[in-house]
Amino acid sequence: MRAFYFDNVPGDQRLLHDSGNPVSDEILKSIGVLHWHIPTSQQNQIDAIAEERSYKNRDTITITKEGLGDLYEAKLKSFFEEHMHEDEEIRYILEGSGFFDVRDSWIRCQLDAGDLLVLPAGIYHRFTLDESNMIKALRLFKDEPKWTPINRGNSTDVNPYRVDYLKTLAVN
Ligand code: KMT
Ligand code: NI
Repeated sequence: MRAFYFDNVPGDQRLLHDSGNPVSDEILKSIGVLHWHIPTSQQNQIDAIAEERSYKNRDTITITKEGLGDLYEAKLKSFFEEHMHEDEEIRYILEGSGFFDVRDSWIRCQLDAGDLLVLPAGIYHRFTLDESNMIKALRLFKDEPKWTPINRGNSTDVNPYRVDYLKTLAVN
């Protein structure tokens, strides 16, 4: 995985938008974002991390025009709306690639097969496919799947999970 500051240049969200300023693992860690690279031939390591971090459930998601049919454009639009979840967002990329953008100032995380990304509950983020237009990912969950996006807004800013997340930043 590679992370860099988003260039904020308007235009196609699928393009790289690399400002040329890389983002270090220390910075990612300071905002609660973790990542690993585990070759897809060694998926037993995913089981070990899942065990260690109490990820009890999983499913796979494939985002392609063929797979999603009529829902494709609407799904892509909703993934790219700035949102948060009341649980960690854990994604292990099986095939394809895409970008997860995380706040505060947009940091773009570029993910390929074998990348495992963990976003903390309460962090604002968004997702887009890149120009390859295909991603297949394993979604892991601590408990019942709780992946409903809660779009950014005044009521989200005071969501208890958001408030708890902001508290973790304050101690860094
Ligand atoms: C989310 O909630 O941001 C997503 O699930 C993005 C798509 S997973 C490749
Ligand atoms: Ni999300």
